[in-house]
Amino acid sequence: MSKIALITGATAGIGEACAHTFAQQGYDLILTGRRLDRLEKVAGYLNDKYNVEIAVSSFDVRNREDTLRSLESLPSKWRQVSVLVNNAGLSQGLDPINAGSYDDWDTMIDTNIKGLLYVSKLVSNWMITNGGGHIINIGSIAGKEVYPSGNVYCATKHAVDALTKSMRIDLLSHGIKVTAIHPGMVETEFSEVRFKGDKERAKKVYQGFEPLKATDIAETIWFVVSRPAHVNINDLLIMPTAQATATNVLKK
Ligand code: NDP
Ligand code: 8X3
Repeated sequence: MSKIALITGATAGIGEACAHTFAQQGYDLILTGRRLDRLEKVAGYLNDKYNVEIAVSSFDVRNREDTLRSLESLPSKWRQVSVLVNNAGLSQGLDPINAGSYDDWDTMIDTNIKGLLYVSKLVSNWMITNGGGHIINIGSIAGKEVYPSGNVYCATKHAVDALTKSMRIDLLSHGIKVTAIHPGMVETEFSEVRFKGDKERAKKVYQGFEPLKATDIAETIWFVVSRPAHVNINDLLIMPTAQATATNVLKK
């Protein structure tokens, strides 16, 4: 099978860390995200450092037409994708259900669920033609539990959990492995995005304990992808040692 990985949300955090890990392992990469300048920077760095081929494709996963057109317009050799990391996602706001913003809800549902579906349908068909592949969906502890004011974000990650299980059944006969990785708290731009640029509030989320790093998740994904052909890790929950549940964090 070819060594090509498609990573969504590669402009920051977990996706960017995955790009580094897969490039280091000699994978050619398709990197996607909305911020083209960042994609080009990451691609330039990895191409120089690891001498791998990189295609960047900038689109908003909420826009179905742009998503499909952008990926379909890549040169046909990129359809030999063997690994898809469905990572693009976000949280917006942290409000009780009676006070939540309709726009925030739409953004989370459209990105975390519908965007993942658009990319997955297209790429799983490429993988079927290629005779197999591996799809990694980034879920969350929020897809296993709910927490106060997590409502819609938690619902989107529960949906990722359900879709992962469904995809595993639907794609079984096509030789496509499907895995969900569910991280606890990882210090990335996630909280800054959730709190709409409020860096101080975001920083506080990770104070008083050692959160996971994006590289911890990327290394775990690589472990999962590098298992022998007859082994699939279906589901993996990975937490900081100081975090027991979504809300139970031991802070100094
Ligand atoms: P970051 O904010 O650092 O990265 C999110 C990535 O998603 C960026 O590359 C961003 O790119 C991309 N993205 C967001 N919205 C869109 C969109 N509409 N279209 C295309 N790309 C988009 O956060 P993380 O790295 O932490 O998040 C990655 C995944 O991990 C998410 O699915 C998140 O829910 C999940 N997760 C995170 C945890 C954490 O504690 N950090 C814990 C559990 C799960 P751009 O803005 O350039 O479009
Ligand atoms: C992100 C995990 O608990 O910080 O998916 O919302 S949490």
